[in-house]
Amino acid sequence: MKIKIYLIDPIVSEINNEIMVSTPNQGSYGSGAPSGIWEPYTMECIGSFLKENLPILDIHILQENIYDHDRIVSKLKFDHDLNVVCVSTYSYAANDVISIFEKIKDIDNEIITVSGGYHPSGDENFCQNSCIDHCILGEGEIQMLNLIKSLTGSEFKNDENFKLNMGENSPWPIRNEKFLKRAKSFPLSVPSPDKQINPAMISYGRGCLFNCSFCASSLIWSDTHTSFRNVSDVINEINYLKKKFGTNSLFWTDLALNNDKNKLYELLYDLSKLNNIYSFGYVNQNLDDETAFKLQNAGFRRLGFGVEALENYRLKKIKKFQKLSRIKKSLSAADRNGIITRGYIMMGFPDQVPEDTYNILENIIDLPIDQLRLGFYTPFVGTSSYEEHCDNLTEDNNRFTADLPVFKNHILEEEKWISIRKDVIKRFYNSENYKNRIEEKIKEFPYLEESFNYFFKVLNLEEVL
Ligand code: B12
Ligand code: SF4
Repeated sequence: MKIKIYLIDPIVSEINNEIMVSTPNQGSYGSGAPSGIWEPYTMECIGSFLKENLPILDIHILQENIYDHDRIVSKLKFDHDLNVVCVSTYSYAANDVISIFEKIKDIDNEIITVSGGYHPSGDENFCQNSCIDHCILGEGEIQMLNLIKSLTGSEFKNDENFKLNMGENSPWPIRNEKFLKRAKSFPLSVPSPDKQINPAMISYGRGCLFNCSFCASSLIWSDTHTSFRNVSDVINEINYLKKKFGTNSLFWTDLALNNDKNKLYELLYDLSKLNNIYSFGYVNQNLDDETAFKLQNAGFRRLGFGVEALENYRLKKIKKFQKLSRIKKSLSAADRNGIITRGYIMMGFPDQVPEDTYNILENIIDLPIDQLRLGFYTPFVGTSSYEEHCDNLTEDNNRFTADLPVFKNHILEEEKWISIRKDVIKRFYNSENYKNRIEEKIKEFPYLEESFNYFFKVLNLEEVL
């Protein structure tokens, strides 16, 4: 039997500064931190696992603008005995996935449609939709393989433990230069976006033990343990990327690299022996000076920090383990060691009014954050925050991007929220604190100068500076 599988990575993008940036339902500078588009990594991981186990499969990976339904459908050629279309489904694209699947079913009702990822894993009702044949919950590789096997005759056992943590056994994702070429770590990174060559995504560990109330990660990964790949396998993969594509920039998908310090040190020891490869990853509030130094020494030039909220009482509610003083120390450790800090902060909690956003400004100005992302508090479906607030949340999935308010009462004041946020971002970057700190940082770490110059050009173009 000839089987064709389409694996579709949905993106929403626009071209900004000649770079494709992700912009679902927002102006490109909405949250203060536009992101470049990366390769369709999720699908490359699933595709390679399927290929390794069932080499006869004809696998096609697409990365398409999810709002362009007709374009996506027109790209699919249903010319095999069995045709399967799979889409990774984020909340903001859930309605679009339904429309696309309906169009596919209109063409041929025998085509198998599969939705996987965050939204189906959190929303049982979504999976009842008649145009979806199968929803895959949680970690996808093994479940998807089971599904394909069942479609070809074997019995389908949807694994009850869908948070399998099979990361340690993953084959390398299928890479494609076409995707790597348009990927960018944007706008503030080392090397600066114009100097990056075929930036790639990579993983070391899967899972996070913290279970924060607003975070959707526990829908996918185990929250009781993290599984790690062999360091030698990771290093071999990086060497392959360097040799085959000239890759000089990596995006680590690990939820927090320092969740297990010993495992991290194992990786950094070998990573620091490689030349000309620079990394971006996420860390938690426990980053100390020693770890920051080792990260820097191994090529980490930018780290993301989930600061989330600036009041301890609020943190206690949504991110129990985190203290503002600890996150400040972590940010400072990275800052002192010449690493660019990207701070994610949430606004628009249900008990706030738009003007409260100005209080955030007073506090963030004291934090050593080089690039600020000010997103709206967004309880994604399936999380405990969602359970708590569902009566007051909009039913419009498209708004769930973290760039728009989602609380019903807040939507009424949307314009005000957005304009105050813009103002806060402007004031942050134009503050004396920020300017002086960055000037000092560049003096101390001259290798950051080019990256900040690029960033300031973008801020100028966006009329932030
Ligand atoms: C990398 C990343 C990005 C990159 C995108 C990379 C790219 N290809 O362009 C950037 C920085 C651009 C980005 C932007 C955004 N992101 Co993002 N991103 C992530 C991140 C950090 C890692 C994703 C990843 O690759 N993980 C590794 C892979 C292997 O895991 P995975 O994707 O979860 O896939 C596994 C399972 O989920 C499942 N699975 C997933 N899809 C499918 C599909 C099928 C068919 C099957 C069988 C299984 C399956 O199987 C996979 C393998 O086991 C996650 C958080 C996290 N650490 O997971 C957020 C996350 C996915 N992003 C999120 C959001 C909201 C966004 C934005 C909307 C934010 C914004 N306002 O800009 C945009 C949208 C971008 C777009 N698509 O246009 C949310 C989604 C929440 C939700 N419920 O919808 C997440 C979960 C973060 C969060 N806030 O909790 N993002
Ligand atoms: S917010 Fe961060 S620390 Fe909390 S559960 Fe999610 S990934 Fe883990």
